[in-house]
Amino acid sequence: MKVLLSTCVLLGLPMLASAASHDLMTFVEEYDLNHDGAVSKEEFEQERDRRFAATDADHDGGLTREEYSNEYRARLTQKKPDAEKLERQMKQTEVRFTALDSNKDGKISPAEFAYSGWAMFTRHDSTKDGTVSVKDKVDG
Ligand SMILES: [Ca+2]
Ligand SMILES: [Ca+2]
Ligand SMILES: [Ca+2]
Repeated sequence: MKVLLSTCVLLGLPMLASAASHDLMTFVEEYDLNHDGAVSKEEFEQERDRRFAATDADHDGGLTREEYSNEYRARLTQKKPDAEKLERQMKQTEVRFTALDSNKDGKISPAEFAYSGWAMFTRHDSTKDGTVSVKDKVDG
């Protein structure tokens, strides 16, 4: 473990494997609406739709940078992070907005939002069975 850790530090890599599994558990927590331990495509789509609607504060069908970061900040603040962590995550949110807005018109459209959502779903679904659960945990 010590060797692995220092190798990662040397290469400047984060602990990829454990980060991925933490990610997966957070994903399941957030999207498993019926609490059966797995996220189906239907659950995911329903929660994504809800989240898009909740984020689109002025209901014009697009998410501006402000709407996107306001929603995220509100969600983060519930977890009471320290100021430094909050700031770091808000910076990541900025970066994510830019990545999501693929046609660079300053708004995330429903299609852009859905595209990034399904990319995330597919990335987590390592067993390719159309659901995401602990079974998709690749690092044991
Ligand atoms: Ca479920
Ligand atoms: Ca809007
Ligand atoms: Ca756009």
